[in-house]
Amino acid sequence: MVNLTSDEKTAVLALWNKVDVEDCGGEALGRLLVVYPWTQRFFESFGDLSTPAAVFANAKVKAHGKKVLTSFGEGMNHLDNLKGTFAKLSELHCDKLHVDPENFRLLGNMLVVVMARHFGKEFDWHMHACFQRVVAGVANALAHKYH
Ligand code: HEG
Repeated sequence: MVNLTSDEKTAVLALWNKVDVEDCGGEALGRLLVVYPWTQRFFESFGDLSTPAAVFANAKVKAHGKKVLTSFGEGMNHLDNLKGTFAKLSELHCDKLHVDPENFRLLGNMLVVVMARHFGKEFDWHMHACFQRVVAGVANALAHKYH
């Protein structure tokens, strides 16, 4: 559940529909790997992540960022049932991938930064507040099945 009015949901979805998931996904995941370098431990098979330039040029980072944001976008269409939407992925990240759920929050923060950079003034304080709630809701849902 995300606490947004129906007008806010409409506005958030309208902005989301302008997001290029490959572009923004690669940038958000890339920023996560650069700003919080310990997150690189989950992506040892991705090859060279040794410098910011290497991270942002890495095709596997781009491809995985696109996958993550595409999945995030599904959540955007189910803002009233995020826990159900992300239940299977929560189990996968817990049981198989062993990703500490704090990382979902860190990635959410990076996504907010990327949205601000891409949309500039269109991403105003109200949109920012709404979007913060969305990324927090997704992070909660992804952490929900952890045990
Ligand atoms: Mg995760 C795989 C979604 C954050 C690490 N992630 C996946 C997959 C999806 C996904 C859809 C593919 C699942 C499959 O193969 O069936 N991830 C997803 C979302 C979010 C997220 C929606 C947050 C919004 N993931 C996330 C974070 C980390 C992480 C923060 C680690 C810092 N994900 C991770 C790893 C894999 C996936 C290591 C497996 C990658 C692979 O081996 O291909």
